[in-house]
Amino acid sequence: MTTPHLRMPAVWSESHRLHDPHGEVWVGVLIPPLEVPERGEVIKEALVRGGARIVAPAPHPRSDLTAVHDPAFLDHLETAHRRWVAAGFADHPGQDRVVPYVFPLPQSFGAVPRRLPAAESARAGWYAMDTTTPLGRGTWEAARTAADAALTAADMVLAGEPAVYAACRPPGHHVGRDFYGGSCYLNNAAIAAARLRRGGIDKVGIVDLDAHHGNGTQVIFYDRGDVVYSSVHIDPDEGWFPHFMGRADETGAGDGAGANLNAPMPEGAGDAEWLEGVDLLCAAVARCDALVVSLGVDGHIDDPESPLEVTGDGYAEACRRIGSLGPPAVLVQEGGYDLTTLGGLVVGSLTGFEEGRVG
Ligand code: SP5
Ligand code: ZN
Repeated sequence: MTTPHLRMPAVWSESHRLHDPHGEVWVGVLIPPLEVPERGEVIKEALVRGGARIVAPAPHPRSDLTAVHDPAFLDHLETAHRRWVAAGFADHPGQDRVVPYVFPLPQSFGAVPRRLPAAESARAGWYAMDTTTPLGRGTWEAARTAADAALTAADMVLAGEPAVYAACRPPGHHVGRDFYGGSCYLNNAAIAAARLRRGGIDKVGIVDLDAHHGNGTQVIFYDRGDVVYSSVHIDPDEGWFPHFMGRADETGAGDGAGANLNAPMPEGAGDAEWLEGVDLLCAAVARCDALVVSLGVDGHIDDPESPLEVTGDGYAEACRRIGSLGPPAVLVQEGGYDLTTLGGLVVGSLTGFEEGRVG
């Protein structure tokens, strides 16, 4: 298991450490965070033990981000913490991370124009979808470097690598064009998919294995036929995050009609049932020219954030099946919160992908 064998390069940067949530507000209570810096470290250690060549992310221009995200949203992410501290919230009430308390719901405006509020405490809710995604001093730089990692992996695939892994932290699949949440700030997978398209790939398929539905990725590409989104995840109708999206009848709109596939799973779903969902995803992206795998491993049976009961063998088998589809692939890290199994799950998944590719 730990003999060096990984062929695919892994893009990783220590800059992920700059993002440390410290806590997250959930149902009004400050609880310990799950998306912690240790995640990036155990993944790195497992990659090195697995023999992967570690590559540093190359800085990319802002235009690679605006291919997916709203420029004003990017400005907000970059400047919000500075403005928050300047407004005094770190001293009083003693919160040094940007955390919203009011949200400008569309129905609260009707036909009245929505205008930016003066208070930083209110501005915090303009682009945030939840209270569990604190934005601290180093969050922007870490998120920006994670996006660079995904872009670097996409560049390497465009240059001929069959598969490249991007150890993105913080993760990204809950982020849309102009909103963030779910422990995510920039949509690394969507940014990689857009880069592949602009690099000449006609049709990109996204396969999202994270335990949670990638609502951000889905909404970004929902009306596009050139990027297929497919996801297997815990059923939001059983009460799970991201709650508002991820149902099987969300199949795409306009040019994207039929290009979105959701396979919601019941609580307690194990390898057999979950792999049937993975097969639906594989069928959905089978005719794509390149793949982006949103590799969240929080569906694992020991993970504290989901009730799925997928094993390490299940994740390896899923990636074996995805690898055997054939197109070149960028594999992007999403969730996975059990620090004792995380590294092995990631390397086992990448190993499965490579086995599928040769087999
Ligand atoms: C990238 C990713 O996997 N994001 C998922 C974030 C889900 N967060 C939902 C809120 C979590 C509250 N968890 C409380 C656990 C108490 N036992
Ligand atoms: Zn997740």
